[in-house]
Amino acid sequence: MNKKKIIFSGIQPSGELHIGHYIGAIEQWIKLQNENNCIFSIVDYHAITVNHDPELLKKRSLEICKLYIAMGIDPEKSIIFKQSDISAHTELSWIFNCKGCYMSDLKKMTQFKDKAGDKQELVSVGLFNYPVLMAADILLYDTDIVPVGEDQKQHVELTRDIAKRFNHQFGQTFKVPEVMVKKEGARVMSLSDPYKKMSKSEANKNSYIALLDAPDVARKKIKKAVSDSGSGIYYLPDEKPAISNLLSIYAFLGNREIKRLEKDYKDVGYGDFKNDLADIVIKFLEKFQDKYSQISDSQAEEILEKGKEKAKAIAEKKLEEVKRVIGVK
Ligand code: AQP
Repeated sequence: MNKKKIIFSGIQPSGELHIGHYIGAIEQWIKLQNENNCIFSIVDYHAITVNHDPELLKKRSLEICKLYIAMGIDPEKSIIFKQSDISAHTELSWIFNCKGCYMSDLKKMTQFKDKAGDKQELVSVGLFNYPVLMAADILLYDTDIVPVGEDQKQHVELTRDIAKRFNHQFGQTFKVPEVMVKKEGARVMSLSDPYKKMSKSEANKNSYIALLDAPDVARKKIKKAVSDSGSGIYYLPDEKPAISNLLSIYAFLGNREIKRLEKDYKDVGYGDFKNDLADIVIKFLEKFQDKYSQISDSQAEEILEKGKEKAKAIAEKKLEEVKRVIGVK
């Protein structure tokens, strides 16, 4: 009999969740929970690496919990918890800051370079060593598989290196997890700039379709989405990055082959294509928005409380083991 795998992943409450989070991450989480032991976190300590509003952070954390459930994560099958509720995460991250991770590793991280831009000397130390906390999140649970979007692959690879280095120095302590990135939809691009990833911390809200956008808002954003020059609905990411991105979203949410869509829209203009895409996106949003509105904050808080107890038991046991092997216990 196949032993169930341990799956760990999370999302930071740093803005509104968007269709990229569903397509790149949550969709596979929902499938994975049926055959595996899944742990899904709301990684709020990652969200304070940049400027944040305390009230909004609290609100967004509950919002994510409710979205997980409305979209199909079942709290009876999967553990859902908030990272800051379990201090073992930050404790282990300190240990990895000292053992297993080097400055040179973190300097290579493309997300840090993108986010810090030309202000690398002025951003918080937390933004720089965010991947170390992420390694602690994952390794505390003896994770086998980490399902993430393309942009997080490099961080999971660093997590693997940290686990291997720690094991090499102190003996077998951590399982070395595998990264799982989807073939389709691992990188949904911005609606306002198809060369950039769709991102929740982007100031221009027209660049993403939020999972909680009202239907008319979603339609307007799709109408406003940049198109490529010329005409024709073809999947040619180098020549037609904007239309290719819209085609990928259509194919994924509408459950259609891109080749088929190219045929169906052969002589159709951008405007009509976008109108049909808006119908598909709205249909997708309506599937879970109703359920979302029926989940109260107190229900979400109760789920997080139960998740905390389950996750804490696993995390604290692992941390005790680590403390023993490094000689502080
Ligand atoms: N555009 C995307 N396409 C596919 N997958 C994506 N993910 C995020 N954006 C896309 C995946 O969603 C999971 C949670 O991501 P996160 O919130 O922890 O951080 P992120 O990757 O940095 O996402 P954002 O939206 O860009 O957030 P901000 O702007 O706060 O940094 C991950 O598995 C991620 O790959």
